[in-house]
Amino acid sequence: MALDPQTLRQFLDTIQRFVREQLEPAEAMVAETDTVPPAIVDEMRRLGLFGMTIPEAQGGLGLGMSEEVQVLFELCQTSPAFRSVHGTNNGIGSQGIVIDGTAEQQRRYLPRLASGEIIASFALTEPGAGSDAASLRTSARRTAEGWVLNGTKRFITNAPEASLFTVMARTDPETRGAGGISAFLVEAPNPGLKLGRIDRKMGQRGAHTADVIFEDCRVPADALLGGKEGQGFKTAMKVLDRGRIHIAAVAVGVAERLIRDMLRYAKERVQFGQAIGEFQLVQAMLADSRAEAYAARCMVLDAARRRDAGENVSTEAACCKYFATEMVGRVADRAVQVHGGSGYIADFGVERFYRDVRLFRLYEGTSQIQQIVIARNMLRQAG
Ligand code: COS
Repeated sequence: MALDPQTLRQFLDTIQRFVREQLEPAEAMVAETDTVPPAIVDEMRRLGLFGMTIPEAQGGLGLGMSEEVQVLFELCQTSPAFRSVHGTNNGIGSQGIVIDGTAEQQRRYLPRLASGEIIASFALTEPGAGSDAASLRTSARRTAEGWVLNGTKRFITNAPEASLFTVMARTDPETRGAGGISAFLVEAPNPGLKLGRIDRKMGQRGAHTADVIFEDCRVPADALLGGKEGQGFKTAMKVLDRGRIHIAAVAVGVAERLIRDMLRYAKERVQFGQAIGEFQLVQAMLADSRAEAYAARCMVLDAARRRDAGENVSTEAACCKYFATEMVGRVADRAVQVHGGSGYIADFGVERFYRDVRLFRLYEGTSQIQQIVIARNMLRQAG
């Protein structure tokens, strides 16, 4: 744990103010323009948000998982697109280097990721390899000078902004499945790296994804993450274990926001001569949302504490991601319902959250993949 409780409290208060005063007022504009204003990105840099999870020795805040999730509970009470700006630098884009990178790779990249000078992306998914990540076909061939990568990665978050990609590629074509996969740190621009057009998504405008296409993309020998072949899939899984707790915490933050909006509307809106919050059927929606968000928050805090204590949290991370992201989907649905017809009208913003949160049940492993991870681990542990 990097921060003493008082400093953490101050940091959380600062984040809360940042969200209320700067992010919330910009939500509609970000969705309309599909861009987070540079002034907000600069403020994120100033607050240290790009380097929350990067060790202090490399210029980050060095937050433990327990601290990180508390920050996310606050920081994510707004449009998820804001988190995406620094989300990959704290999560899937940097953690491969933090967990498995060589000392030289950590020295070279982490300080610049922590300051927000560069953006990192994580390139695992392919057109033919989504949930079945181990079937990926992007290849990396060894040459006298280094490696040559070929293949296409899909839905890569922050690809248009990134200048560093952690790319999972098959180095051993003879080994099908996980064992033949290695991870590479690929810098952009590179003449062999091209981007597809920015994807048009259901929601989360302001956060960008695109294809990343490697055509004889040459990288030096020391681009191999950790200097070891055949470890790429395991690195990806370790990164995702952490990422799944992170996304669960994001879901809790957004749920808290929606509950706040729902409650405010239930107190203001008068029908049949009284505020709709006085009606028990509306109260049921408020109560179910509060109970479920509280359950998810407790799960996330517990999984984070266990991870900080060095436990293997593969099962707990999957439980958190599964429960919290499904939970926020239900909360968003109720938020629309409590707002009635206004919930369907863009001006109120609730329908935007409804679309935004749908992604949480898909990326970093669908709900069905989380179920598989949980059940497999249960069966394995039972012998
Ligand atoms: N931590 C460390 N190692 C792990 C691990 C984890 N959490 N999970 C699996 N591994 C290791 C296994 O131990 C195994 O190693 P050995 O071959 O040495 O035994 C290797 O990785 C392969 O594991 P497994 O056989 O379980 O792989 P599968 O191909 O069956 O895939 C799932 C497992 C389905 C869980 C995996 O493909 C997955 O998570 N898919 C979803 C991918 C995803 O989240 N995509 C989202 C896009 S990224 S934003």
